[in-house]
Amino acid sequence: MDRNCILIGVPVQDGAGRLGCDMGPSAYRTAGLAGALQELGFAVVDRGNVAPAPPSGPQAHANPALKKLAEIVAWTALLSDVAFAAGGEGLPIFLGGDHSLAAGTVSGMSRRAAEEGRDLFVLWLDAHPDFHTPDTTKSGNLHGVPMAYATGRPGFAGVFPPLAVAVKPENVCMLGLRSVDPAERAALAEAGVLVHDMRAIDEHGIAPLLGAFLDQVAASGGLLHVSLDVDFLDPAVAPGVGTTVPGGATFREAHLVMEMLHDSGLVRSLDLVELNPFLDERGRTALLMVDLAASLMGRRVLDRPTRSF
Ligand code: Z70
Ligand code: MN
Ligand code: MN
Ligand code: MN
Repeated sequence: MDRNCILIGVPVQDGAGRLGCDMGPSAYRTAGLAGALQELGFAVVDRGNVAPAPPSGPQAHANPALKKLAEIVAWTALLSDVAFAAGGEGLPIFLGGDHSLAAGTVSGMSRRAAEEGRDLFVLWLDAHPDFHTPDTTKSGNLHGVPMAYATGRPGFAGVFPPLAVAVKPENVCMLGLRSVDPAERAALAEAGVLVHDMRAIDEHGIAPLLGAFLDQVAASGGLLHVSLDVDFLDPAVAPGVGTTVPGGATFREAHLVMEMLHDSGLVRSLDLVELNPFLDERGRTALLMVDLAASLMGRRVLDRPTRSF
């Protein structure tokens, strides 16, 4: 694992259906992310927040439901470049911001991997697959499209920035799904994305499902990007999110995932997304996300500080 850790705040909220995700980067800083990583021996650079220039006007599209298209296109173009560059300098952690940011971070890291002659693999930890296209989304919230974009699904040409290197759908593993729209279900099956819903986690346990994917990444010599949506977690432990979906990953399952990721040594970049501090309870969701990031970066369970909420 790269010992240089680069924090990049991404206060995008235009992809979500409600306001508040723009406060996410501040909440992670307040919850002590940089200090937690420094305690683990990382050299941490906080680059502050990034933001694109405001678009000159709205971008037209045949789907009238689409919200803030020009804004999310601008974020995607910026973040793809930022991720490509930062991915060559250290281990970037993108502090969201809503999940639309992954259109940029995943496409940028895919280009980074290709630059190194390798494949990008993506572990998508989310209640949702975010596999809509601009044509199929009914809500019009563009945090519902990033993985369809990054894997090169049709429907983005002439709308989003051209993709340099599409992620192979078979290199994507989605874990924790429990809210999938019909158009997404059809597209996931057609693309051949590896999907483990909550039923699969209940039946098999999370460790063998993740372990098999990590073995595949290691065998291919690929780079791994992890995209962690707060709603992967059960809302009982992580209430600070706009879309609470019951039946999510437990505190223990989520920590186990992070510990396995650390032990694999495969992770090259990380998104922390969909935290909505306005909806949080005394910072507990931000603190849990920081604990999870620290576990991914190598904090052992016996070193975890005791916290009371
Ligand atoms: C739904 C849609 C979504 C996150 C909600 C939900 C999308 N599939 N993604 N929360 N993170 O509106 O397209
Ligand atoms: Mn998501
Ligand atoms: Mn989603
Ligand atoms: Mn989600």
